[in-house]
Amino acid sequence: MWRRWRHITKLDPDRPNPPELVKAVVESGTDAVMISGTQNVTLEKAKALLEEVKQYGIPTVVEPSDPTNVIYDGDYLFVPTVLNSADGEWITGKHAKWVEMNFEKLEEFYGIIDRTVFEGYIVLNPNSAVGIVTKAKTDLTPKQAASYAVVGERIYKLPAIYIEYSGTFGDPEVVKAVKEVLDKAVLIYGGGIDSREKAMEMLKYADMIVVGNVIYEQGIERFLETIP
Ligand code: 1GP
Repeated sequence: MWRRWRHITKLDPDRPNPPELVKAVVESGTDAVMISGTQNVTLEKAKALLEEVKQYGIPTVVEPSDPTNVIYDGDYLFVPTVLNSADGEWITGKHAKWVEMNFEKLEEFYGIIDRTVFEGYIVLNPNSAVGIVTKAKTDLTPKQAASYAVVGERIYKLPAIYIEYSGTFGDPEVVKAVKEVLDKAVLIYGGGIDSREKAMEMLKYADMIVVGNVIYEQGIERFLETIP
């Protein structure tokens, strides 16, 4: 059950993922592997990586960034909506396109929606690719970030809130403030975790952490430190 995970590893199909790297990740003690699509990702690369990871039997999550690159073969489909985007495209626009693409078989599609985990992203690193493309309003106080989290959980009934600092280590005060307002929604934190200290700092407040870049930029040994 995804709600109990503490550590997710995000693999990027656009980076080199040699078999040794994949093996080290699945044997690391991480709870799940997320295959996350950026705009550059070719569907084929993502599918190949997913198939390779699945052979090991670890839970897999597919997190598409666009309705044209959804892969339905993972154990879980996590679909973001960017709560603090200034561009409706990232809040409901892409979702409406996803529905439209499936309009001829809506009943079947509703089944997919029911099995999908919708994540309320709060994007906070203005220099990250996701911050730029989503036109996220990143200059938020802890109280303002927590207010977006309330919108996500209490108004839109999202099962997960994802604080996204992709590429940089975030402000623990923001994560703490968001945790304080959440009731049932799972709090996911991602961004800049490259040591045991940083992992444990965010796990004080977040229910689970997502670790990405460190694998590619600092190697497997540093990545292993982040496993709780
Ligand atoms: C990115 O939140 C994840 O979507 C992880 O961030 O790559 O900085 O670890 P890093």
